[in-house]
Amino acid sequence: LLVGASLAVLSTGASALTIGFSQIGSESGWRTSETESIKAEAKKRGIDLKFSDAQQKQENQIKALRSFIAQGVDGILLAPVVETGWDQVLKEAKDAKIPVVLVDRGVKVADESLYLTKVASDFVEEGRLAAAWLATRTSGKCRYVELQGTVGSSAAIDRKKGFEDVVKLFPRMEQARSQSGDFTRSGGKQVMESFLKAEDGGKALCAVYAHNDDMALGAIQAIKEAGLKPGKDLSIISIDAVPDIFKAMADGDTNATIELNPHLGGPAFDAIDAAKAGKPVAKWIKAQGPLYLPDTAADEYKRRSAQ
Ligand code: GYE
Repeated sequence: LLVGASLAVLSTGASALTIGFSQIGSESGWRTSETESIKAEAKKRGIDLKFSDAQQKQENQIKALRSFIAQGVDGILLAPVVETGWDQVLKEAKDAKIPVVLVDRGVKVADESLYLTKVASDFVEEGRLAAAWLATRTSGKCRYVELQGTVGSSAAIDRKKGFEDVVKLFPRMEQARSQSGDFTRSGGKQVMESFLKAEDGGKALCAVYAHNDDMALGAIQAIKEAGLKPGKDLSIISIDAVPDIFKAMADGDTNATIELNPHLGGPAFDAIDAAKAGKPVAKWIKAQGPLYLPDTAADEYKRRSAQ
């Protein structure tokens, strides 16, 4: 009987786990792709994924985590909306011996052992790359505006920092304005409208740096409505590489995007499997992506929208 019972357990496979996923919300096209991708990856692996949408609120994420802990899940994926305020709930997960994998954004905690690993890109590097592209395009002379992501998110903090690291090296690059558009299309449009108003219709502006594609898409609309040509009168660079930004780039409305791979479920689940097997796991599993320019935009749009 005992042998039979253990065989039955084995035959369900090592990955037949129950995993909680606390997602931020659905503020951007990128995030929607990430959600779909992680759900699909869980299904492929036979993982019972408990999905919780926090509607952009940290308090909802903390509640979701406590409910996952109470249910005794085998692991937790957390996409943390902001960077701080996680110590207590992560300690509760650790005390319950539930590994937590951060996906796509990071946290600031006093004790890094409170989470297993982070599967995310290097936002500082993305910001640096964006600024290097802009400096090259404008020969180091540019008065730009910045559309920041969600206030307090690691993605916004670090994309700002990386960009400014490089801008500092060019004495004739200057930030005119910077404000959060909350990573949404409507936020990007609204903030860009106010920037254009405050900047005499935008004539003295040279470029827009948006922390994600959705805000850039909103800004493109605002620029058009103000009677200027996005991608020409104002250079635009953003991050994510969602299908719609390739369409805009192919149409000449924007100039560059930095890719962020949304398929983070595979490495996140692998990390939980490794931890369960007692194998070491790196503290940061880096997702990487190149910068795309208009030359390949039409092809990229076709390829990505067909998927
Ligand atoms: O760039 C943005 C999203 O955390 C990396 O969040 C992610 C960012 C992504 O809403 O579109």
